[in-house]
Amino acid sequence: MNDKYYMKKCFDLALKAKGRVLRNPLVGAVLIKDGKIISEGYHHGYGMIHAEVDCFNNLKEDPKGASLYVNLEPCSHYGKQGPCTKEIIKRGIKKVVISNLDTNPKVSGIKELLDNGIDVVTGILEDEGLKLNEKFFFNIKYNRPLIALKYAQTLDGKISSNTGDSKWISNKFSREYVHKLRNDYDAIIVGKETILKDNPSLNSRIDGGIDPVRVILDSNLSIEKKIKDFKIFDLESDKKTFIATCKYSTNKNLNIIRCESKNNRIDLNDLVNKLYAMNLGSILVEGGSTINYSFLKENLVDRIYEFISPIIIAGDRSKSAFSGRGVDNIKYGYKFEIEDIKRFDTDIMIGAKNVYW
Ligand code: AOF
Ligand code: ZN
Repeated sequence: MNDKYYMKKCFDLALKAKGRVLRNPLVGAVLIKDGKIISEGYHHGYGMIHAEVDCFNNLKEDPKGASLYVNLEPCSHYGKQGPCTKEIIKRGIKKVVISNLDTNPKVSGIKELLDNGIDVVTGILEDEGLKLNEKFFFNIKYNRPLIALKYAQTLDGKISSNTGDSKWISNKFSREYVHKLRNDYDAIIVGKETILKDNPSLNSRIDGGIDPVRVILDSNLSIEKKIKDFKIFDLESDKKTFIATCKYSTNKNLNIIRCESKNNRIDLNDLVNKLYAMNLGSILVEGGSTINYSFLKENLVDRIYEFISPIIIAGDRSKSAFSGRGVDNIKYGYKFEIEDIKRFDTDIMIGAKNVYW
């Protein structure tokens, strides 16, 4: 078996913790001795033991002289966990094979391994590794969560009719895929209007799905008195529902994120920073055209999932995905590149990423 085979194994192990690592990376590790896998491990979740240590804990034989495969450069700092490099050195590992360097400035594990006479190979399946941990690398680079917008529109680019009706534009296969997306993001943001209008649960209703933290934008806290009316405040979920608001509240039954205000609305940069401080590394925004435009204007749209359904509803008053004044010239448009095109029966989904990252 070659390096790529074992690195792929690390990716598979790492993915077992998908949805659980928050701002941390997905990391898997395998130990190879005499051409055999003698142990496997992975980073189980935010704040929990690292993949390398998990791999050592699962050992049934002495790993002296073994090669360690791990998709991320082993850490060398004291964080919530101790440095993996110390453990690697202590166990007498001969060679460490890595996919990606850790861009966390606190980490310089390779140097420490080399200084201790351990062979190091890097860059195995590097692009796949970068993709696997794109949220982690984004978080480190921009010091904020990765933010994606999701919406469904008609063939003529409308997200609701002239009466505000939007149920349903996309088909059930597209909507099933949204549950998968909710599983992939740490938090979901919606506007108060969505709660009032649709009474959604905003959980991930797929097998083994992990719910996102739910955040409702409500600058005036007008939902405060009505929480009994909405499912989202009475969910069986291990994640909380928060209200982001500019108002103070003494209501102990509410989870409030108090935000600065900007133009009488929630300052989205402040909110996003607060969510990041709660270790949430990725956010899915399921808003309407006003919220979508607010994020766009603040340069807080890193990715878009656009579902397109082949119907035309027309109408000057039917909304499109982004409101606001818009740009005067096409050349001033916000630029994205297409990452992904999926077909869901009669619908398609376009995945696009902002060109700046
Ligand atoms: C590894 N193996 O499995 C992971 C690493 O607070 P801590 O101690 O958990 O440290 C988190 C940082 O450690 C994280 O930002 C990243 O740089 C690295 N994660 N490193 O050697 C692992 N999860
Ligand atoms: Zn570590």
